[in-house]
Amino acid sequence: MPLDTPADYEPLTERTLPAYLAGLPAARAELGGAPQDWRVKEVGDGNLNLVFLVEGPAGGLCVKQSLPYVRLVGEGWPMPLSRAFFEYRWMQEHGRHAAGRLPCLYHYDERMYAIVMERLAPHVIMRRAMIEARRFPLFAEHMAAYTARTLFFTSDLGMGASEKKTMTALFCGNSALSKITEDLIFTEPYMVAARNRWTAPQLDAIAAEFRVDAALKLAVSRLKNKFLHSAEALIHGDLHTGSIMVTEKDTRVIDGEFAFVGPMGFDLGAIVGNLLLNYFAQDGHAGAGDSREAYQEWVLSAMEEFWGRFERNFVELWRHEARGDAYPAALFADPASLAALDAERQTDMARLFADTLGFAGAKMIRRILGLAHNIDLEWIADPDARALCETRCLRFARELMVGTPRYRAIAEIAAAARAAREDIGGIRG
Ligand code: SR1
Ligand code: MG
Repeated sequence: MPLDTPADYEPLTERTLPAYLAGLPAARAELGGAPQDWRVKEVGDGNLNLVFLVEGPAGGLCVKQSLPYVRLVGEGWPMPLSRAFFEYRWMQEHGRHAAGRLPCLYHYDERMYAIVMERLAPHVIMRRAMIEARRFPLFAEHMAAYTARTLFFTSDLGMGASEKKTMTALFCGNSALSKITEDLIFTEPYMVAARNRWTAPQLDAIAAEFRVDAALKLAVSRLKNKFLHSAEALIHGDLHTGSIMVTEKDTRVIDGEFAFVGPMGFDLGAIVGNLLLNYFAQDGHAGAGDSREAYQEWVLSAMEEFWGRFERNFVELWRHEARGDAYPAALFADPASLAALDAERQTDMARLFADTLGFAGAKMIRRILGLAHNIDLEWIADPDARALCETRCLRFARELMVGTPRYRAIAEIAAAARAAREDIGGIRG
């Protein structure tokens, strides 16, 4: 069945893109020269969109355009073009609060559902670099600042109620993207679903076990309920290591098409969960003379540094920049009330830590039993070695979701991850 798209819309191609960009003054200025001098390459390796990199005599550009369907699956799974609009609005909103952490936005085309933005170079996708065991000393600091500032300033702590409600209403329009998350993360991995896949037959038993694990299904359903109703802050909505580009000195967040006003722990859990996935996957990439143990320790230290800095940054913002309507300052002017408010901040951070662990676990399980997998694990060629890493991830993720109250500090998560690596035996004997 032909997909219903607006008359003005057409998917760009490597051939048509130069003429399209020639009509955009901002693009011409960035690229320099003339359209015949511009080199175009379609590089989209994500699950949804077209992504082009364009090089001209003066500089480069990135163009991201929505397709009317899910690229990973094809035209059989239609998807609204409007996700480009929500990504553009996310770039504006998060860019305002976390200057320098997103690519520069040059142009949004509402007719073509295309975003023209900075081409990040020499940045690489964090996930790919982590598979090569590359370290990024500023990653944790930058991501802690990005998450603390964007989550704080778009919450009722940092933003007035009227503005927050307007923002919430706008991003409710992105419900088709949220529905992907609701299905692929919180539902399908725990049932028989046509879109599920896993390393078979090695993981058949644990997949079946999870489908009848009442405690786990309750845990994931509580998280889904939180995802559905908790309008805490404007979140990125898909903040895995494939949505982060890095150099040794810089860190940028890309791909905000899943943005909506949801639970803060979903973004924080995406970072923690994807670092843990990589931690467990490293054993499958290690080889003779290529021990990954030191790198695994770096991954855990990055996770600990990220959470520690996030918590400190967020509490500092709450103490000094709380201009939202929650916790009115007029109620907390006397010393006893001020002390009570500070205790409340600590309680709320403990609640957010628990949310983060739960969402981290759910993010890990969906990448192993659901539709969309991670190259951290997928690129382990030996299926037995991959299945062992995946089993460790699954067991650990379950513990994060079901045993959440057992953990009070991020160092305890690092210690538990080390223990979990030992538990199920060594890959190389
Ligand atoms: C059908 S889209 C599958 C996944 O890709 C995106 O990166 C999101 O994580 C989504 O769940
Ligand atoms: Mg993406």
